Amino acid sequence: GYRLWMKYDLLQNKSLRKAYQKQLTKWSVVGQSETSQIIRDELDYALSGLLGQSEPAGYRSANLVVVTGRLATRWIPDLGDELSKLGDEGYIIRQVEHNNKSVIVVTANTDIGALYGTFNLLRLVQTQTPLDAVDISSAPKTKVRVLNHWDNPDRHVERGFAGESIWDWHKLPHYKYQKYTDYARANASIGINGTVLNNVNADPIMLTPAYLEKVKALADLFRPYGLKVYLSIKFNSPATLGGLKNSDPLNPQVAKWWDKKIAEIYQLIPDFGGFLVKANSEGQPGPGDYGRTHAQGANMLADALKPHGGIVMWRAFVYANEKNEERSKQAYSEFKPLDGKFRENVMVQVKNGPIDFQPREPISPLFGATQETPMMMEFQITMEYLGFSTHFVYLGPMYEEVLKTDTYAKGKGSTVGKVVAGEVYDYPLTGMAGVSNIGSDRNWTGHIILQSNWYVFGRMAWDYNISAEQVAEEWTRMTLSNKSAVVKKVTEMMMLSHEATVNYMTPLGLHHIMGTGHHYGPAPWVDDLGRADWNPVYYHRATKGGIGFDRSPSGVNAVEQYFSPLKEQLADPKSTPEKYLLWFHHLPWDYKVKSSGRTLWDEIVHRYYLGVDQVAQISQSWDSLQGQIDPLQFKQVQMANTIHLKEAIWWRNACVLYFQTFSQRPIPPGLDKPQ
Ligand code: GCW
Repeated sequence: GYRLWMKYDLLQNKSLRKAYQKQLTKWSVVGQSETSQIIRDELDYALSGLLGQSEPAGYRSANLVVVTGRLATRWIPDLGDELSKLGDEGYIIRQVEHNNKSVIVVTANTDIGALYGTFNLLRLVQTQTPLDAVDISSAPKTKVRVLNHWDNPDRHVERGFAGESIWDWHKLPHYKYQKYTDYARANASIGINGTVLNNVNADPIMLTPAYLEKVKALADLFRPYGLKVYLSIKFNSPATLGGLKNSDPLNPQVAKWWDKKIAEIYQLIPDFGGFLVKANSEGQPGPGDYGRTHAQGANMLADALKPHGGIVMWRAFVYANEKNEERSKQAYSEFKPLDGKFRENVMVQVKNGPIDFQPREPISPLFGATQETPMMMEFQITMEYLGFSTHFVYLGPMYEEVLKTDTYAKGKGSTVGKVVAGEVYDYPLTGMAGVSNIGSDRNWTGHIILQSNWYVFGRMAWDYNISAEQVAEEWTRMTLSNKSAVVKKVTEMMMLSHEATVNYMTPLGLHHIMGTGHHYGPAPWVDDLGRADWNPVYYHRATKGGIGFDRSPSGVNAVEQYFSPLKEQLADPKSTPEKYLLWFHHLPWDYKVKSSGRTLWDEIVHRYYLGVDQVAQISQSWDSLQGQIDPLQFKQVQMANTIHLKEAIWWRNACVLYFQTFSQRPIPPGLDKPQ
């Protein structure tokens, strides 16, 4: 699993291989930069593997040419301003006739664009897509596409399930593992252009000179792959690190401290990306400690970063039990009034849902709510609430569901994807972050299938329109097999897996009923935590009368934060999509569920059982692949599936039996067999 989706084994389809050999074997990369050299190395490595042939050639005799800027007009005379429209990162891949022979040209405005184009070309070969008359232009829809590592300096990864952090701070800056390079390659191959190296629960040590040297070593390594380095900072660093009296953003000494610190960083890393900040959230310090707003805190940092071209990604994941407002409403209440108050180099980074990274949540109402402040998407790639690294869960369908949800911010069609990409409001900055699932496990993510979540995040950050199914298929072809029967089966399993998980964990809009602290396994019964808003019982609200959280106007009225007609739709259980039913409504056990005609109790039980059946189906389907994919990959996933199935049953039984103590109703006939 180490090679991820960049597995360049010999293509088995002989006729296609022959065609590719003719089209690609003789290649030329025009340019002298480090990135050009990286493109050469990648092409050579990939083509020797995939085609068994690779021959660097002069640009006159080459069949494949990678070239940047105006030079491309030698092959594409009518290029016009086509390229300039694609920006710094976009590219064109085109088959042309040149001097009476067919040439495939990969071109871009920059070397990084050419690198992205090269990886796209290789993807076409890996997925066995014919290249005759190939003509692709592509440019990213969001500007900042970053991984967020929740990695601590001691190499513990918060919510990480793939071993310790890949960053070996002890050995940096001198010892640079090959895996750092492979990490950069993997990111570049899917268009990720930034990485926040450390946890949002930040350790101030990262800003000390010794650590900045280490950060610089990584930044130097990543630069030619187009990967910028960012850091999470602790807001009270001026006091804890600098010895100042406080870290009040309006204290001129504090602003000065940040100015100096930031200048020191840019001295070492001239293209440093900027800061990610978790402030006044879950015990982290922030501007609120001094009676200042999030905007005042963010702007102080933004002003210091601005002259160097840096940005601030300020998280909206804020909630406090002391507030007299229900948790799902707090981020909106805090940030909506600040719209327009942030500097141009600030984005507010908000999780996809209003609570946390639950298996399924409705969208955060902040998407579309701010005309002037860019909302940056934060997806979780790691599997905190989703079974860690033993459950087979492809997150593509979940990302797609979120990105395609209509906010109605500016009428119909104002989807979350468009809001984030700055197509609803013309944001000066746009971005998507994914909380990384990478660790030092040999297969990077602790489970082969979970590599696909890193992959799909990158693909959707580049283009929010791409379908989860298309990505599943392409990932499978690149990682597991090109045999159509295998591709079909694995794609089906992947596409089913997220819904299956929602079914056996939190069907019909249930949420936050997981084990306390570790967030593994079911614990809907917990009611004795120090904070009410951490207790599962606070969220499911099961009683003898019914179940669910009334967030409609008759309850806490969270629906008021959405635009019409979404708010009206969600206000009424009859028009609320069933997947969010108990998120927004508290309903009696005998409430009739529209799609099935069952009572609510029967439907809940049915979904829990369905989830387990779906996991069993995935597991059986996987078993049928024996002999058709790499035996080690096969075995790893098979072993994880055994755990997965057991735990799906654990979730189902625990939740059904617990909720039954309230409903006092039998398990519907047909489902009451022990398993
Ligand atoms: O989901 C919760 C996690 C915390 C995490 C926090 C956050 C990094 O349980 O571990 O802290 O969210 O996103 O800040």
